[in-house]
Amino acid sequence: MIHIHLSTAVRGVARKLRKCRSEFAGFILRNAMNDFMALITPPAPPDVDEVRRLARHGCLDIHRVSWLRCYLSRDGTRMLCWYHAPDAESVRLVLRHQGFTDAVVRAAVVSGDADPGALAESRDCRVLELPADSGTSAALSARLDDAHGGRYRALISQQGDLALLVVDHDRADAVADTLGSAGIALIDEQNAVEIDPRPASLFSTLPGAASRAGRPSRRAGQAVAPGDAGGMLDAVVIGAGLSGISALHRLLGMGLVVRLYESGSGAGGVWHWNRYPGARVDSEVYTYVFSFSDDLVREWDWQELFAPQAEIARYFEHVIDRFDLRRHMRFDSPVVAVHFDDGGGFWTIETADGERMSARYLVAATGALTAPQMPDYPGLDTFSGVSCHTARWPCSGVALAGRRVGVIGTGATGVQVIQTIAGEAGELYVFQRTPTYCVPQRNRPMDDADRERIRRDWGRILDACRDSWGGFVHDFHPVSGLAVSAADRRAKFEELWRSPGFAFWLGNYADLMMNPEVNEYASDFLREKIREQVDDPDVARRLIPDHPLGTKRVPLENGYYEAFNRPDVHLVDLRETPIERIVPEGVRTSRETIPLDVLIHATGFDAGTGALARIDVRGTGGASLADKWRHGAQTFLGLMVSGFPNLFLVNGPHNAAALSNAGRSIEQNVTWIARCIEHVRESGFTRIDASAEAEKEWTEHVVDAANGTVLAQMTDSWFYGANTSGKPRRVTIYAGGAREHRRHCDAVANAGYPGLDFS
Ligand code: NA7
Repeated sequence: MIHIHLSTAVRGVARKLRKCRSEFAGFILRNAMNDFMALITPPAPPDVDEVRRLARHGCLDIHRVSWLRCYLSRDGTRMLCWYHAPDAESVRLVLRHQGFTDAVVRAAVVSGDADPGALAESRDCRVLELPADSGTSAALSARLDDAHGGRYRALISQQGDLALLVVDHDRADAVADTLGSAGIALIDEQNAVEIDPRPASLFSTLPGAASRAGRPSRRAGQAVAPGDAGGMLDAVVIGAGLSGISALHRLLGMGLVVRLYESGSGAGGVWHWNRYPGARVDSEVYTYVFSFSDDLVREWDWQELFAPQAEIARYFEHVIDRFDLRRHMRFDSPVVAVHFDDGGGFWTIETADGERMSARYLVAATGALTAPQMPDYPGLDTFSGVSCHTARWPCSGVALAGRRVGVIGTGATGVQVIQTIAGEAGELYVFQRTPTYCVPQRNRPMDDADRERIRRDWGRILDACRDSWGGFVHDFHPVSGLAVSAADRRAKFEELWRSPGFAFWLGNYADLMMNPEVNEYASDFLREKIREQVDDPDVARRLIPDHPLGTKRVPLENGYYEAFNRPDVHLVDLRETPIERIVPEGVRTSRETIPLDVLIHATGFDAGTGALARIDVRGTGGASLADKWRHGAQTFLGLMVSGFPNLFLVNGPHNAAALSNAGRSIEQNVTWIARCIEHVRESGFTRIDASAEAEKEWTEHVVDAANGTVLAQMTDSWFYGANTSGKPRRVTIYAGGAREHRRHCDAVANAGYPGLDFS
């Protein structure tokens, strides 16, 4: 009799494959899974928590490996692991990422019960060691199947000169007897612990999570009607950027009575404020903007692939008029305080000019990069020339032609300013603290054919962005950078470097952000490109970063490196000659005083938490949000904060937007918020708050997600709050990516909002 041992997963896939071979054969085939077993000798005995920590490593997802079980010997010296994976190489790559370079990976056969269902508690099992000539895994499995049917599970694999067999503890003696009666003598047997390493889905253990899905409303049949908030607004939105306008449009569409307050004199958020020379978007613009109206896509003719600030600001003005939003907006109205009224269950909003308003819901669309961060050099105010932060660039502009100009900061903003004003300024001094990897933006004009293609493919473009890791038209190449030859890798890097936008970063090998070795190959390629572009080797040396690529958002350049070949552009390396103080005539470094007419601060933002920290936000019991976040942001999904009911954040800290296409993430945030508000209202409740447990779980997950990537190797960036003095060094962004963030958000909504308390 011939036994064919297929795991249930493979059987399922085979069935599906037959059914839909014509349409999706490629997709299904890529997902076919086989069983593998790895024998690992861990450097130190891991415990259950350590095994679960390893299982959260993002490399499993990238290589499409499911780690089903870990069988840990009682003395902790040996681990046998069972995987579903496309091939043994994928398992080896995962083990290499996890630090198990000596692991031996072999195909495995599952005999008996092949269903690796969830195992809540670890349990005892036994590892039987047989001589390698005991028969093939398939033959052993057939023998056991005949004797025991499906009432047991044995995982069998030929590992070197041994055949290893893992059996449930209860069945181990019976299995050993079966083997013995077939003349197969055990060499050894060991007691082990069987662990299911797969982390439970987030929030699944929170009280009431399961029951909430179909929970009857407290006031069934008494859904709260729009505008029925007792003389107050249904919602207030703070901020008129992408986030605020998306939220305003969406909530108005639900029939709510909404008002938006904006501190600036016009719409656009960062596109209103960042008028500095060379400001342009780093996402392909047509994928970055609003998607709520097909008419808008048809009507607006983008002129460039990566549009400049002025064009985007015009677009915003068009949108608010086109959709009649202006009458719901108050410009030049900075919100200074928002207090939650415990008794009434609403927010009171106060603006700088004394206007007070109440609203049931408050949407803080205040932006992640909107609170400008000035450097804290002594003498900053003594400078006698013109000085400004890039995010507060005057509408009237700043005269630069022929003048001596200094730029402090070489992040995405500094790069754009420097490459744009080089040649216009008489002498340009670039004060660089940390060099950064820039990749060519490859911007180009868009023509009618481009626009026609976008309009035709609009649905598919949105789908592609939604399905990608970061919400871009780019997505990671689904191959490990270690699985290819050096020549192939180089060719791929070259192709990506020649492509527009973030192709080199977010279209790179799948493990670029996970595997330091792959990252180093890519980083080294860019270092070489810098050397090629900069004439003076000493200047090139100082422009070359040594941190991993992608640990800061990658600036897209248009002539940045070439600018340093000009005789009138001077690089001042602050690691060699730090700034000592700002003096009336310019900047004094440890070497010299550099006289300047204009000093531009491209020094970034108090990111993530900064904008809200500048408003007096008080939740239940008058608790202050600034106090709560003093030791680091705590959020639920980056969308809510426990103790601050009915407050929603768009693109807040712990959100995916910092690493993603902000436009796509923002619309996902807004959709979730709108759906949540709708759910509360339809249920007849008036208050919703994240529980402390849910908030803790998400906040820990955010830290874990970053630790599974190369981000944790370079924490000197706004991703970790490092650029703002006094801020705790905690990760402020969600490193799991936009797709993963959406998955968690959707899971919460679909499960009836576990982790949220309704009243
Ligand atoms: P970033 O990325 O935070 O860059 C700020 C730059 O300013 C960066 O090079 C900093 O150096 C530098 N900086 C900050 N403070 C100082 C002081 N005190 N002295 C010298 N240099 C300083 O902000 P951007 O505005 O460029 O970009 C923000 C995001 O906007 C970007 O990620 C894109 O998404 C768009 P450091 O690296 O801290 O040594």
